[in-house]
Order: sequence, then structure tokens, then C-alpha cells
Amino acid sequence: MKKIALVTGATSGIGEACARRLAVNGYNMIITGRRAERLDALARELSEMGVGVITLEFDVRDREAATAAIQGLPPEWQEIDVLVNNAGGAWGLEPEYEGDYNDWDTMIDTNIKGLLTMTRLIVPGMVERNRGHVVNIGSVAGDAAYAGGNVYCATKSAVKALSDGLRIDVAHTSVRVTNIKPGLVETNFSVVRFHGDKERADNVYKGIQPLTGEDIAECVAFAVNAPAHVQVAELLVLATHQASGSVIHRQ
Ligand code: NDP
Ligand code: 8X3
Repeated sequence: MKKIALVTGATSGIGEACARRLAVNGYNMIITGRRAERLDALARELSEMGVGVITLEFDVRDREAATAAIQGLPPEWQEIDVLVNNAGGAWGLEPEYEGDYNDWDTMIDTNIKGLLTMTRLIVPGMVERNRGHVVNIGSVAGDAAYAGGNVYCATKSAVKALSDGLRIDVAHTSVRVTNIKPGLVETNFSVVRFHGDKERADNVYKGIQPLTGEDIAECVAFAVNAPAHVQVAELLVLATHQASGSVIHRQ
């Protein structure tokens, strides 16, 4: 039986690229997200490569739905080897004192609580089997705040703390925990952040060659493929002309 990887938020961007990359790597894939038609399209593509695929359509903020989806997996799909906690995003770029309550709740519920729910559902099995790998998609935004980043940056700082905390809590096992911290990656991220304003989103990537979802998927594969005694704890991955969350050289 091939190993099994589960990627949350596999309908777009980094998650979609991770699903393809891990499939090529030889994993059977569980792909999750809210947009069923995009999950189905990716599932067809992966199946044509000879990969076993299960799609799970649920919102990571809905704990009951997440629990039902994971507990309802067929027995031969229960032993998940790799969990990529990727689902998430940024909503808004307003100063903290003018932020939108709904945007705040969406970020906190998705990026922190959704990640925690998936970890809580899947890691006990890894601990019991004494094998597994959790890859959390954090961000350079978690290292330091930038203008308007406030709550998003806080959620990605939380991803760092939760990754470090989990690594401590599983140190007595062979389970590994990796926090990947990308900088600018051109995906649907900025379209979501600006509530569908494509022109404003495009401006984020003007004058700089950003990373791609595939670049980040390659980093995930590097961590996952490292020898069993090697734990890639963190990877900060930036575009060449980006130096930090707020220092970006544009041509
Ligand atoms: P995209 O908007 O392209 O993809 C986001 C993915 O998350 C989608 O598949 C979406 O699926 C899923 N998602 C969002 N909310 C939920 C939810 N409530 N329940 C289930 N799935 C959800 O953005 P990226 O690929 O760029 O973002 C992926 C991760 O990478 C995020 O955690 C983001 O913070 C992080 N990141 C992104 C960077 C960037 O510059 N792009 C840099 C650093 C980190 P669906 O809508 O179908 O539910
Ligand atoms: C996404 C990268 O710099 O836009 O986490 O916050 S950034």
C-alpha cells in the first residue's frame, strides 16, 4: 500500500501544487477544500496518473464537518502519513484600528482553529503508529508584522507557536513537524485578501518575480523526503528580491 498524504485547501495555489507534487512523489492523496468542482477536477487529473485519490469537501472552520470527514474515511485510508495544513488566507489589509470583525474572525477561525482541528483529528493516529509528518504552511508574515498585516501576521505567528508546540509534544515519537514560511507567492491569495479586486491583487506582484505554488510544493517535498532522522523544523522561503515581510525591491 502506498503512503497517504492529506492536503487541506487543495483547490488552489500552494495546496493544489502540493497535492500534485506529493502525488508524483508516490503518495495516494486525500485532497480537501470547499469547492467540490475544483476538487473533482484535480482528482480526475491525479487518478489519470494512477494515484489513488479521495476528495473531502468541508470547511476547516466547521469542526463537526471536519470530524465527520476524517472519521468517515474508509479503513484503508485512515492511516495518514503526511498532513499538510495549508488551508488559509488573509482577508483585508486595513490598519488594526479600522479592521473588519468578520475578516478577523475568518482569519483566526481558518488559519489557527482550522489548523488545530485538523491536527487534533489526525496526529493521534500518527503518534499511535509512531510515524508521520505534519507540514504547516506558516508565512514570513509570522516572523514580523508589516503594515496592515496585523491580524493575518498574528495568525501566522500562531502557526509558528503551534508548530513549535506540537514538535515538543511529539518529540518522544518519530513524528516530524515542519513549518514552511513562504514570502510572496502568486496564487489566489491576494484576490481573496482584497475581496475579489483582481487589479489590486495583481499590483502585489508588480515589479518582482514572486514565488509559485510549485516552488513551495518543492520545499514541502524536500522536508517530507528527508531521511527519517532529519526533521526540517522550519523553512523561510522568499523571492530573491524580497528580504522580509516589508522589504521588497521592485524593478
Ligand atoms: P489560495 O487562495 O490560492 O488558496 C487557499 C486555499 O485554502 C484554497 O484551496 C481554499 O479552498 C482553502 N481554504 C480557505 N479557506 C478555507 C476553509 N475555511 N475551509 C477549507 N479550505 C479553505 O492561497 P494560497 O495557496 O496562497 O494559500 C495557501 C496557504 O499559504 C495559506 O495558509 C496562506 O496563508 C499561505 N501563504 C500564502 C502566501 C502567498 O503569498 N500566497 C505566502 C505565505 C503563506 P476553498 O476555497 O476551495 O475552500
Ligand atoms: C503571505 C505572504 O507577505 O503577503 O503570507 O504576508 S505576505
